[in-house]
Amino acid sequence: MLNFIKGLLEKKPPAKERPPYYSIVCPFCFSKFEPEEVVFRANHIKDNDDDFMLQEDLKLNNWRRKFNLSQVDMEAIIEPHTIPEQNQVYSHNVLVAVSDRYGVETKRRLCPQCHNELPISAGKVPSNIISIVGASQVGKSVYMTSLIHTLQHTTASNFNAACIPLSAEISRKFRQNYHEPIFERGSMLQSTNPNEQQEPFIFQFVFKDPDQAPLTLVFFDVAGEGMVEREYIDIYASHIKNSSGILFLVDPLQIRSIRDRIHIKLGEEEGEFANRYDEPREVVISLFENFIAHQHNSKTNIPTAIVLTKSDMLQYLKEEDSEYIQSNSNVFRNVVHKGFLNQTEFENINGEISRFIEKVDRPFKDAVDVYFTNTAYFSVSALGTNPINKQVTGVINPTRVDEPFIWLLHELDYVEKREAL
Ligand SMILES: Nc1nc2c(ncn2[C@@H]2O[C@H](COP(=O)(O)OP(=O)(O)O)[C@@H](O)[C@H]2O)c(=O)[nH]1
Ligand SMILES: [Mg+2]
Ligand SMILES: [Zn+2]
Repeated sequence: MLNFIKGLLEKKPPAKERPPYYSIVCPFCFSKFEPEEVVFRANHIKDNDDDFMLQEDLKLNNWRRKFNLSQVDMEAIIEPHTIPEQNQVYSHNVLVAVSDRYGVETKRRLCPQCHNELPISAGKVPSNIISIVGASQVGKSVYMTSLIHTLQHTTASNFNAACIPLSAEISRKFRQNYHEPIFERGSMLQSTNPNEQQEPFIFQFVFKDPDQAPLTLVFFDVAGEGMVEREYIDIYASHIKNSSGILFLVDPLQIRSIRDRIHIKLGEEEGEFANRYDEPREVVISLFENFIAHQHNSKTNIPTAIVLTKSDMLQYLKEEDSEYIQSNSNVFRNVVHKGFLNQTEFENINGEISRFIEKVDRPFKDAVDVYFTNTAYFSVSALGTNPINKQVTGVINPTRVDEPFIWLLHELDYVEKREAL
C-alpha cells in the first residue's frame, strides 16, 4: 500500500499532449516556418545535368556573407512540391527525406530562407532559442563561454543529459575562438568586432531519458555596437522575437551608483573598467521597442532572466548591515542544482537580486516590469575573478553561471522546481 501511494506521488505529471509536429525556428537565421516548407539539398552531383551540377546557392551565400564566411558552390536544391508523393518520406508527421528523379535519396533538410541544414530533430521537437542580450561590455561573450563550459562539464551530468555541438565546425570554432583563449590562457576576448559577426553557436541538450524531448540551444554572440546595420538588426530581431527564453545581462558597473562606490573602494588597482556605458534601462527599452513590441504592442511573456554579471566585483560593496550587499550574501556562494531547480536557493537569489536592483536602479526595474511578464533575477560571475589588463592570473572559478539557464529550463517545462528532500 505504502509503495502504491509512493508510486502515485512520484508519478510525473501527465505529459502535455504533443502536437503532431512543431513549427521550426531556424537556428541559423531564426526565421520561423512549418516543417512542410523545408527544401532539400541533393545528395549527388551530375556534371552533365544543368539542374544537378555543382552550383551557386544564392540564399546560402547571402547568409554566409553576413557572417564573413567564404562563398561556396553546392549541390542542387530540391523543392519537395516537385517530388511525387511516393518519393517523399515522413517520420513523426514531418517530411524528412525525398528521392530525386535519379532515385537518389536525400535527408538533408534545409531552411527555406537561408538554405542551411537543419538539425535532425527540427519539427519533431520544439525549437528553443535562448538569446543572450545586453549592452556592449556587459560580459556576454565571456558569460556565453563560461555557460557552455559549465553546461558541458557539470550541468549536463547533473540533469542526466549531454550538451553536444550541432556540428564539428561549431565545436572547433567555439574551442578556438572562445574556450581556449579564456579557459586555457586566461585572456579576455577582443570586443566582438561589428564587422566580423560570429555566426550562432548551436548546441543540442539531449536528455538520456528518451521520453524527454531534446532542446536545441542557440547562442548568438551579439556585437552591441554592430546593432546599427540593417541586415544584422533584422537577423537579431527575429532571433529575439522567436526566442523561447532571454538571458538579459546587466553589469553592476553600468549602474552609476554602484560604479562610483566600487571605484572608491578599488582605488588604484582597479583593473578593467569599461569607459563607455549604456544605461541598462536604455538597453531594455531599445530591446523592447526595436525587437519585441513591433509584433505584439504589449508585454512579452517570453521568460526573461535578468542576470547581474561580474558578481565577483560585488565583494567591494559587501559589509555587515550594508544596504547593498552583506557579507553572507547569496551571490558569493556557488550553488549546484542537480536534477531539479532548488526552490529555496532560487527564491533566495531571486529575492536578493531583485531587491538589490530595485534599490540601485529603480528606473531599470520599472522598465523591466512594464515590458516583461515573466522575469526572475540572478547573479553570476563567469570568471570568479576580475581580470587585470585583459588577463586572468589565477584559476577561473565560475559562480552560479548555470542557474538562470536552469530556471529557463524550468519555465519551459523541461525540469521541475521543488524543495531538496
Ligand atoms: N570581474 C569580472 N569581469 C568580467 C567577467 N566577465 C567579463 N568580465 C570583463 O568584462 C569585459 C567584457 O566582457 P565581454 O564578454 O567581452 O563583453 P561583451 O561585449 O558583452 O561581449 C571582459 O574583458 C572582462 O574584463 C566576470 O565574471 N568578472
Ligand atoms: Mg562580445
Ligand atoms: Zn535559416
